Amino acid sequence: MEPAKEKESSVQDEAVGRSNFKNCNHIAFYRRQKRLHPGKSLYRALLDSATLSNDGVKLQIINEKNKVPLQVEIYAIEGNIFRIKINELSPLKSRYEVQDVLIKEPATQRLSIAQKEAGILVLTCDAEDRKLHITANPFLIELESQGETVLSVNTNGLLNFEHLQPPPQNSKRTAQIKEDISADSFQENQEDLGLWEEKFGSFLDIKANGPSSIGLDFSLHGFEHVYGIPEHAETFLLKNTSDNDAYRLFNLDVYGHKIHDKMGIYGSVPFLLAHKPNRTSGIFWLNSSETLVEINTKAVMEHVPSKAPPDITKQRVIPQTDVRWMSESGIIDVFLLLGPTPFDIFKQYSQLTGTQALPPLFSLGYHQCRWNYEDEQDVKAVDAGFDENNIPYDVIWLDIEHTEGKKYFTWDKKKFQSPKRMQELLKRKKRKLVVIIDPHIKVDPTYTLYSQAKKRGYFVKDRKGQDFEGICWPGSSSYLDFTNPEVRQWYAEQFAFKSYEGSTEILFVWNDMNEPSVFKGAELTMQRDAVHHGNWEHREVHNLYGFYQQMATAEGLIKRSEGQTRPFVLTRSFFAGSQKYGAVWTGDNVAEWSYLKISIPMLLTISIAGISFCGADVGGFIGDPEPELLVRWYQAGAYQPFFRGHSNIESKRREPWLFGDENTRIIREAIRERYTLLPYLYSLFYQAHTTAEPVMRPLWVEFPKEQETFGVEDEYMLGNALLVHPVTEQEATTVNILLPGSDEVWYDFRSFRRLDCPGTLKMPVTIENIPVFQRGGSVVSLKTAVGRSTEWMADTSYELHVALDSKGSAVGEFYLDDGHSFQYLHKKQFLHRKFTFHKNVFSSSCADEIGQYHTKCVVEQVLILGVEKKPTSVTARLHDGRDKEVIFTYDTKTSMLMLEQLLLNIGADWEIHIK
Ligand code: NBV
Repeated sequence: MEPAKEKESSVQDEAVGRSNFKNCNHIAFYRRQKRLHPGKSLYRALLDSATLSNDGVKLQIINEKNKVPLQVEIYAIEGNIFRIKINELSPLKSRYEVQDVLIKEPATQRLSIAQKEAGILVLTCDAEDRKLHITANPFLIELESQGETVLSVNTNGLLNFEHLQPPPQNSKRTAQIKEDISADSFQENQEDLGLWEEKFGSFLDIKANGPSSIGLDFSLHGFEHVYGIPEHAETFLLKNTSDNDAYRLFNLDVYGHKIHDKMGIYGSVPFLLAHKPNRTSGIFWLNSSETLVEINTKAVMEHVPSKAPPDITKQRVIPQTDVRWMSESGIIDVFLLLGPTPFDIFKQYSQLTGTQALPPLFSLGYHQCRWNYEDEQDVKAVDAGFDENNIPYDVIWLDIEHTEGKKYFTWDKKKFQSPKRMQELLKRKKRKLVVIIDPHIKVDPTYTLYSQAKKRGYFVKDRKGQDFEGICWPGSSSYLDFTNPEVRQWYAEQFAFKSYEGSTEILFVWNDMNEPSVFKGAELTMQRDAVHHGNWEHREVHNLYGFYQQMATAEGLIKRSEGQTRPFVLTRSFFAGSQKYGAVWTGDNVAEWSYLKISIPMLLTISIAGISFCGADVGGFIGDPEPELLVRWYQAGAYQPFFRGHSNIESKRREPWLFGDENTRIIREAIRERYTLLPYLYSLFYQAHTTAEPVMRPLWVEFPKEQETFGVEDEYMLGNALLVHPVTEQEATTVNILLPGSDEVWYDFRSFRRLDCPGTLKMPVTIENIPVFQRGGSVVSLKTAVGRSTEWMADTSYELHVALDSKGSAVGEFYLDDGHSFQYLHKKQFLHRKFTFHKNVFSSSCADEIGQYHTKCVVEQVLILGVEKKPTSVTARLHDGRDKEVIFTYDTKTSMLMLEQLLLNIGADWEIHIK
């Protein structure tokens, strides 16, 4: 082994250890917050201080113990959202408020006072049927929507706000602390409280601002199913937490992260969703410092007032989920989303943080990655391997070894003598290249990027004001301060073709290690007392670091194309709103069955938290998958939003054709299936982009009233039409599948067999493929043939699969544009079509008149599933009024009607009449 590699692997070995990372007990602010137990709140609202404006209401609350007043601001936001902000009324200095995550200042609606009497203030939102009750003592807020109390705030009295204090003299510290923290439980010594300093192993965090944590609890009434708050390698349904076992949101580089652990891994989205049959609601806690979330679902007694006889009130037991949020610093800024439907929640959340960027079409194809493709010859050979084996793929990836000494934006000249020539070859093959660009910059005065950034003061500083230096791949490194807009602009310019030597327009980017990863730092990340632009400590912005790098990278790619081309940027670290900048993946998973299995709940969680473009490394990054696992992983990945095979530097080569003819054939089939499905997938991404519907969605989103779907995490819906059940057990011969909906009809996606009686079925499986079903009532658009990459398939004709529901109807949508530019946005060059099957007429109509896009592409075949009898004739009525006879065959066994040689333009209006 080369010495450099030796160093790398020892770093990796270290990183695997769970002991490198904190558990809740190690976290001082958690211990401090936890000293406050559920009970009567310390806070009382001063209702007389309430002032109402067009915007919202402001009032003061006071801590009865330390008498420090806080300011509460409440806003009714358009679209059934409330926002509550709590900050110190007069802090010693400003507290950090998250920037750049909200896409705009949310539009507020007028609140008016409906009732103000002793100790109670009731506000109503004029525009919508919702109310807000504020009780003064103890301070409590209850939110009501359509007459139902959905959620209450501070029910358990856990509002806990550490106000900023001047650094006390050493001797005075203990006294002051005693004053602020419930005295009866004051047992720990001063160091344990971690107020001005906190130790973790040999690491010391010096807190310039002292203790500044915040905490608040919420009760979700009638809810027992809660989801979201990625990223954890955990179940989809959030579990009850016990002491010292909260869900942690703190972005960390956790190589081979453990499964079923609530520790924080690469990304954080502080957004939690709760669902019950008649309502979905959400809590979005806008804070980018370390955050812990406790969940407690329990049964509570509800008093139901009854009318006769008047003095008797009935009681019933209902579920309730209490959620306690705690963050290390910042302010309380929380959005309460009242739904009521799952799709309303997705919309409401996207109104705040934006929707999924529309990916370039190529990025929905298959990606081939490895740490590392060695050199130009290797790239050429792998690329050729796909053609020789007749496997489509769109993108080949280069990991850190392609650079000169891990200096990003450079090439190892020995291995990649002519990057442009290499990209020319790929371009001729209509394929793309993705290269890795990490955020750490090698400390090397001869490296222009370093010296420029240094000169301009663009690096994060240590607490003494020097450039922060930490160890990462290149050795000693400094870290660009992406929170600074000027740094982002400068960084974006580095992607200009003239600056980034050897780059061409087919090169796209992968941001890794952006938690940020710092090898010798506490928990392998940047120390919290490092200082960013605006003098904010790293602790305030930690979870935003990767978000900002991806933002700057995406902007750079757009800029280099003069605003013409959609970027593709994959990031490992993410935050709320990262969906606007590209894709995320779940990091360093392991080539084991359990990791394939957990990838489904992990991706579902990321998806419902707004980030539709997500995937897990196919095959498992670490280790060597046995062929069966690899095959199963390809089959699953083909039906997930981001589809990339990737492997570690120490893993054996695993290009899809290295496991014998049989496995190659099955993997080929899986990848080809993905390519035929791209029209449907691209249409789903358009929906995610425009209406915030997640591409990959849990069953309950589609079947919100079906309780048996609420805990399902081994299958999911891809859009509203396909139900996918990956096989995640070794040597499986059967799988238990839930086909939900009492009134639904389902069809096997490949055999077209109709399944009339939904419920849980034991289905036989073979290694050939994984179960996929099409839901009755839907239309799925596919390509009739597969090419070497997406670009080769631009003119390929379409095939529509129309699956009839129990009433003999179906609807579906289709979206098409040039697949790479912003013309769909700026010039409305797109096609958005609607397909309807009703009363034996299948028609194509325009779903959005604004869009115009010319295509010669035709619908060649239509398969109609669930047609009860063989028709006597089928005619197509073209948009010019002409009729034409249609060739058809009918299969009695499957009740499938196949219409062939249609040649109907995909963008035109037409009707097919079946008699
Ligand atoms: O850049 C090397 C790897 C990369 O292949 C992987 O996908 C990332 O998650 N990277 C992590 C750093 C090294 C991990 C040991």
